[in-house]
Amino acid sequence: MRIDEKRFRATFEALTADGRTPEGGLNRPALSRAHLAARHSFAELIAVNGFALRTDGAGNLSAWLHCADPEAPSLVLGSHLDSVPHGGRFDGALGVAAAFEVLLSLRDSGKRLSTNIEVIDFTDEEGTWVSLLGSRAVSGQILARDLDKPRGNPEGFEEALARAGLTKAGILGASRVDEAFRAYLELHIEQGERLESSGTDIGVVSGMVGIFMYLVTFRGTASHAGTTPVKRRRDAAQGASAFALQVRQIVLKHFPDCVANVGNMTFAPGLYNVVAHSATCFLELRSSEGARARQLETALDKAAVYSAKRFGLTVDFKFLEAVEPRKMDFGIQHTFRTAAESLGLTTRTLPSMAGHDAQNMALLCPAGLAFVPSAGGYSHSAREYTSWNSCVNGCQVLLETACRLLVSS
Ligand code: HGY
Ligand code: MN
Ligand code: MN
Repeated sequence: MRIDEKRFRATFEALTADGRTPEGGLNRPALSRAHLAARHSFAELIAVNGFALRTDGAGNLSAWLHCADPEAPSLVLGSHLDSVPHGGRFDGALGVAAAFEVLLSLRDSGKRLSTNIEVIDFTDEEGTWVSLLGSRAVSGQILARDLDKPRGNPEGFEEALARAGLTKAGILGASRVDEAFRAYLELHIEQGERLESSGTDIGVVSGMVGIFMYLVTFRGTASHAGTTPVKRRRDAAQGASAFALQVRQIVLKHFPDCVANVGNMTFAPGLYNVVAHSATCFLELRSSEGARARQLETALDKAAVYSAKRFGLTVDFKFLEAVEPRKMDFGIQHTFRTAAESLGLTTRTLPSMAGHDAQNMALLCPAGLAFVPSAGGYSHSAREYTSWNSCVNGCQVLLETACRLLVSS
């Protein structure tokens, strides 16, 4: 069975039109107007093509092709239409467009299905509010407290929920843990350069890292930036900056298998002529092993206390949220691999340093993720690019893998 390349391209263009930036990327953080416009475009595509449309309490948007047996399990394919602020066109949107092309191709084939097929766009994969929100809700992992302090901006979250017509209760009620699923498949760009540098067509993902997020706040004393002798200052900016440099040193020296990032640092009151009384850092660390992540967390907590002491400050090292590491199903990995090889494509198996919805769907059913190469490894920026030939390869592998799973169900 072959995809319809022209139709696949048209779907990809339709799903990446809303929120385009002048640099050619996408700026549509979850539940923003541009993101909701993209969802509306997807809903139109679903309706125009005659599929059943469903949204759940978390705002996840699905197209359905039902088989004759309403009790049958579902084969779910999908990804996400939200982006990071000023992100790229391919992260997430490629996966939703490819999944939709698989749905169309299966329907066109007239194959008698004994499994429902669902194509899903998950809410807030990027964690504008709560990391992997939609797939965590579906897999029953969202607790009320996760919705209390969404990325430290509860007011913004309330506004976004209202804009999208969602409620916290709806999100908490979106669990589908009692439903029957055949499997979950996702196509995604690699967002790194391993496939490109090794000249490999398809990446078969063995598992995803865990992602652990913290708010680290240094507190000192506001004072006059002119009259306070430098030696006498309790300058929170110094403590936070020294900490950020230590994070890099500790990972490079003692945790080369992990990564960590201080992605934001805000000083208060944030004025030229006032020594900062507080400095807040957004800290994130990633590891494929939960135990290693905890060891790194302890090391960075100690480093924060050390930097605080050095500048006469106090420090609060606050855990925010975590997405646990997850292995992908071996059977699905094998099916992705054999499907790609049957199409004459080269494959390699590799771990993902990025989080993905598949790591939550893996709690509900056998889940797998396939990568296509990212040019130069760039992602989360307008430089993100994957050749159309690679996109077509990925979509064809997704269809071939789905067909093999349907035959074996
Ligand atoms: O941050 C990530 O790993 C993914 O792009 N959401
Ligand atoms: Mn993504
Ligand atoms: Mn992303």
